[in-house]
Amino acid sequence: MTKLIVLIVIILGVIAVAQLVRMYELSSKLRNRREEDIPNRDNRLNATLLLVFMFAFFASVLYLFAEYGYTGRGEAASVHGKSTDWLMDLNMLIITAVFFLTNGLLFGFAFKYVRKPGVKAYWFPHDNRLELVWTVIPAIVLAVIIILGLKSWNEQTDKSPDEAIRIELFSKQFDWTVRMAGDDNKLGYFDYKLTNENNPLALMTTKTIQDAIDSMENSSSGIHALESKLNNPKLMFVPEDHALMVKDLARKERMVRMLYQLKARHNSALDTRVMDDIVFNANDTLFLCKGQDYEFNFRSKDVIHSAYMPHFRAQMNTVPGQTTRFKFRPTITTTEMREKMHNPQFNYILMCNKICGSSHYKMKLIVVVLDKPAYKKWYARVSKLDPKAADACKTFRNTYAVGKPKAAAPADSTAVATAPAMDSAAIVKTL
Ligand SMILES: [Cu+2]
Repeated sequence: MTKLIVLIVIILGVIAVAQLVRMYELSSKLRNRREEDIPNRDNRLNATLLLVFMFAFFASVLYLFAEYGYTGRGEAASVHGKSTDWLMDLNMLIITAVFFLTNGLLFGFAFKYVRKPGVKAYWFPHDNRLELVWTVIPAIVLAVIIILGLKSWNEQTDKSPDEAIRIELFSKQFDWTVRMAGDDNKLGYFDYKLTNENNPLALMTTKTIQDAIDSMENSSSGIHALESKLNNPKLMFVPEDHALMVKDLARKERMVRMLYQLKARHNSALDTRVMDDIVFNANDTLFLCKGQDYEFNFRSKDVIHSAYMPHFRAQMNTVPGQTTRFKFRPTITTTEMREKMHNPQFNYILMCNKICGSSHYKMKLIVVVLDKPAYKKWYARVSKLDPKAADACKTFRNTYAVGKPKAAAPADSTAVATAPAMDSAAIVKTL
């Protein structure tokens, strides 16, 4: 009913406007004036209104800049974040200058060159110098922006120094898992074919390869079970089910062949690379050390995710089937940042920046930057924990709960806001 009334009002409104225009035309005719003859008074009014609009427009833009800063980013907490910010500032400076210039000309000229009776417009169809100016200047500006951008991109994705700590971030719907390279500072190898419940990161050791072969052959839905079902003369299947089972068997046989190849090629001396890696719980805190170089590797199990750390100005897509990477060095500890921001609740954060599914918003990780002594204490503690735990590597099951929300619901959308206050001293105490 309401919709119908709204519709009727809109239709009546359109008719009314059409009638008004018609009346205006008729009255012009009565006064013996042609339709396109606009009274001078109207022209001047419009010119003035355009100028008024320009000033209101500029004032509102300046107000928003002053009120919110022009990007709302806050201070960059990494070395390359500073250079990214410098680039951003340069871009904004150019954009702002061009914005005021072009809009000033647009509205200023509309005011200045308002139609005046008896003045004929100057015929100005082409000017080579002008064309040159507005082609060459933007080309130079763009080239400068692109060259500077490429320069900082190359710096950020350049080879890491040897002493950079290697960290892998493994993403899947819908969490992040942190794997640190451990004492040898080398990340162990992995292969997607080794993925199973006990080895969610598909890490490669002699044992995990053998486990994968065993489960492919001997599990309840494994090759042997399938074969004995299909070969059992006492069992009858609907043709569709039979076809599905044959297909499944073929897939598993292909898989196990590849696993045997993997086994044949595997060098057991590389097992230790995996064994000393430190794997944290999914969605557990990422601890970093101030002033330390990091080499980040990213993997995805399912779809494209993106690791976004806004305070470090760092972002990289995580792509299934391929390892992506970047490096960075944090420069401000969590404690220092809290003081700078006057916010004792502040935490650095890593979040997924690709819409990757229904619970995309849950994909976040709290990042804590410690100073060197606190980091050393923390690392000494985690690297010694439970050295022979689990199958593949040191795995920590809730051995600490620093930086996690105390509420029962772990990584909901309010996790950041409700994360308990902490400083490096408190973290070391809880460890
Ligand atoms: Cu995601």
